[in-house]
Amino acid sequence: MDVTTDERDFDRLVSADERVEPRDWMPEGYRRTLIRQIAQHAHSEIIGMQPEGNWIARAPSLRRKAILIAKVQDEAGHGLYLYGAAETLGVERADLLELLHTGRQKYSAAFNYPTPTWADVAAIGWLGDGAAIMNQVPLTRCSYGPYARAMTRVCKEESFHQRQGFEAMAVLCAGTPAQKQMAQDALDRWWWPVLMLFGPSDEASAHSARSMAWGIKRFSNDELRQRFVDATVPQADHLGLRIPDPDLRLEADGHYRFTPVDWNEFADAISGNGPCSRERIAHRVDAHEDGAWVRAAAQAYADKHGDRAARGAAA
Ligand code: FAQ
Repeated sequence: MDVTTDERDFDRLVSADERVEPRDWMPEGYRRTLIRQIAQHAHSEIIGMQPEGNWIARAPSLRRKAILIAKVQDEAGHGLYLYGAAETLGVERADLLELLHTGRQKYSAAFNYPTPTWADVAAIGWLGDGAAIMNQVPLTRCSYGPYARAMTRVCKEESFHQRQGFEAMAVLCAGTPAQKQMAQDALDRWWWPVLMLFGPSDEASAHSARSMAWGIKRFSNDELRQRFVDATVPQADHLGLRIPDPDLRLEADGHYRFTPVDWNEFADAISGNGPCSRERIAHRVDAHEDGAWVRAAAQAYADKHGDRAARGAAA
């Protein structure tokens, strides 16, 4: 088959590590892969507001409450940038939300786990945002411009989130034995869900090879998971906490060997059977329905004034 000029231009942009922009020609598979990944990412950000949002009214001090409100709002903002990036590929935010609400598009399995104590909120910041940074910093070099630029801002905010989570964990670990135990229990609950955040093993990852060839992903799921473990074990040591993996050990090559994720549990969590899967979607659908009046008001304003921003908010 002849290679068209469009295909040649696209291949040149990708191999020269330049950015593909919305106006550029792109293969249909590239466009569909980006929509899938960016939408799943956006959904993860807004569903990810729920486990922590649970604790806003119960945060242990005014300072913690102010920090948590800011963090949860940041996650909503990340969703906004990401839905905006997806829209540059020719899809509507309302349609993506419909796919989320009807279980036809995924979001990160980690957010299907509960947050029974304050320490779980600290653990999400330390570990969840720590994993998100490890996964997303390479996405700032993604070949698709709007996604890469959204990631730059998201990563700056995630790094504040990670630091506040680590600090909250450190305070618990320096507290009473009961507080330290709370921190350990939260680490025990979140360690495995967070390792799942990096996706299936390289052997099982359906999309990685294609996405890496297109410069969407820069590292494989297992490479990033390994980097995260290597960076996080010394942090747990510093806190005086034990990683819940009896086989974890430091090898001569400087990397930690660890037990593989339970992929059956992962399959359950991504297919709507995680501990809080139904609750998360039901809550999300209720929030969307409760917000119908805001969308209607924004639409009415846009119709009257022709305001583009209000039209976006009405979507
Ligand atoms: N959960 O072939 P691969 C955050 C699906 S944001 C559920 O490896 P790919 C911020 C995958 O979609 C967290 N599903 O796929 C925060 C695919 O399904 P499909 C989200 C998963 O795309 C922090 C299938 O499995 N981050 O945490 C998961 O090449 C704290 C096969 O997988 C991003 O989305 C999973 N964990 O690699 C918020 C980052 N993993 O479509 C609040 C951007 C995989 O065939 C509090 N995304 N699947 O039906 C990525 O880097 C990639 O999309 C991966 C998956 C690495 C997630």
